[in-house]
Amino acid sequence: MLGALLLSLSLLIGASALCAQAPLADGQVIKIDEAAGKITIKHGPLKQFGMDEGMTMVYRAADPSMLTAIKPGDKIKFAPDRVNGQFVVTKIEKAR
Ligand SMILES: [Cu+2]
Repeated sequence: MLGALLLSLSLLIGASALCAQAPLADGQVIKIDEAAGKITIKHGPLKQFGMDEGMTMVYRAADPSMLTAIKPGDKIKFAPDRVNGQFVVTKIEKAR
């Protein structure tokens, strides 16, 4: 009985983690390394990735050309993802 409950609970959490990829997270660009295709973003909690508090961390850009339109200090909306244990940003929009 408890096992079934835990199983359905984990399925629920799994499903919500998938859905949670769609909305963009708020962040601020701290640093850009175009050569390495990496961006440092300061962002709030991203519970779907176990980040319960805001932090500043490095993401790999899914496409390095995403990094050309932004600069340090810009407020952005971004789509975080985890690919093979590495944090990747798949979309970046300038916030207005
Ligand atoms: Cu983070």
